[in-house]
Amino acid sequence: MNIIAFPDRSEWASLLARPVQDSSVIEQRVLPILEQVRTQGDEGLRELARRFDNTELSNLAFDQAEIEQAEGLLDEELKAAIKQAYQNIYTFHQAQVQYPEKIETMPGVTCWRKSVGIEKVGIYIPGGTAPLFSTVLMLGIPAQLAGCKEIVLCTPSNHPAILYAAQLVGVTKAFRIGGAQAIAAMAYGTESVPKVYKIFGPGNQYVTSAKMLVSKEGVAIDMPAGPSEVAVYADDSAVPTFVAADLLSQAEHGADSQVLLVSTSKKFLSSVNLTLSSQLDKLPRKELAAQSIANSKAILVGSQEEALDMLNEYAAEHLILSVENAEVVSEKIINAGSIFLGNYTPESCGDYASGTNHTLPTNGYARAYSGVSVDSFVKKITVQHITEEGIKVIGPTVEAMAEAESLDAHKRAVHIRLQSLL
Ligand code: HSO
Ligand code: ZN
Repeated sequence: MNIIAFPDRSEWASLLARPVQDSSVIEQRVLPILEQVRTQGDEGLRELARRFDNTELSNLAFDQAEIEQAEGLLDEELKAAIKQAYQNIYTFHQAQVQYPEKIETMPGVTCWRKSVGIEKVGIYIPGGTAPLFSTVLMLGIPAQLAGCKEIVLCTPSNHPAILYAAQLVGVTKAFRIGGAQAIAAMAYGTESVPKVYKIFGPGNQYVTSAKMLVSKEGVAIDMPAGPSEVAVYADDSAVPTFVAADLLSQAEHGADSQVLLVSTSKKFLSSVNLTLSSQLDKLPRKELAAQSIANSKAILVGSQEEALDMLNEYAAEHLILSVENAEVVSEKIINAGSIFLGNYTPESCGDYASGTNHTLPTNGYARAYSGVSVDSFVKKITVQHITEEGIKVIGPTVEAMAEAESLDAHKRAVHIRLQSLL
């Protein structure tokens, strides 16, 4: 990795900038796909599968038997691992479920907020080179806990672990549809695919573009997604081989994955570089990882304060703090999707099984967005109840404000009630 020593603060913005992608070309290709699915439904989906994937989709849905058989196709070790991950993710997310708390703001004026699961949600799981069944857990478990009634899954992959995880999280309908057309199917609905109100899940540029486009038409999406990224902040207490392994675990996601290493120790950065290439060489996905590492940066900074300022400016999706007193240091982090503390907390554990969600804000969105949680699958509806005593207490406040806003009908809605109570 290219070591950049003591860059001036004025250079940070360009140093930390993510590559900008021109989405307009992709958009022009995606728009007709959306239109075809919107107007032709299932038949449109079949034609697109013939054209792009050379497959005949006589059955758009996975049938129940196929889903049930998936379990038998997995070896016991993997099944046990998926069950363990399920349990940990479930336990962590269960604590996010909120129950309404009634708040009396004035005597007789009671307000509360109830969480209601979004009735119909869609999960997209890409095919590609890695079958991301862990993402089925990360999206399906909070959907299940939120009480979503319809959980639709679209994936071009028929990997049994995806179907097994789908069964565990209670997916109600699963379809063998991939790409932008899957997003269109869930956004507009077809004869077979239910229309959903919110779409979740990762995907390539076409999928991401389709999500952005349908979101302009009123379908909610989880968050704007960019290539996955990790930033590591390490000092001499970190283990260079561990840090190199973490960087590579991110780099193997794809050639466009973003990797950033920040340290106050030149010696440490050099040691990481030494072990990085030998570890890289042994990876089956070394081609992809090498491209990502080639675009990544190791930055030497003068102090911890500078390191933290830089990391907060970058706002990484994943941030590993391999430094002394990592938890204390983490309190100074204000922009990050998910933080990993100390030498024995690799990002991989959060990616799969420790309990936290791995669907996180990329591309600097961590400045303003949070990762997926149970909250992402619920709406919060406020409720209030005012008694006769309450309207007498709060009425004059509302009357005064309505009058000052020149909204007489508002004032009268209160006044008429107060009069009736005289
Ligand atoms: N690091 C990815 C999630 C993932 N990793 C799935 C392995 N499988 C984005 O957070
Ligand atoms: Zn990962």
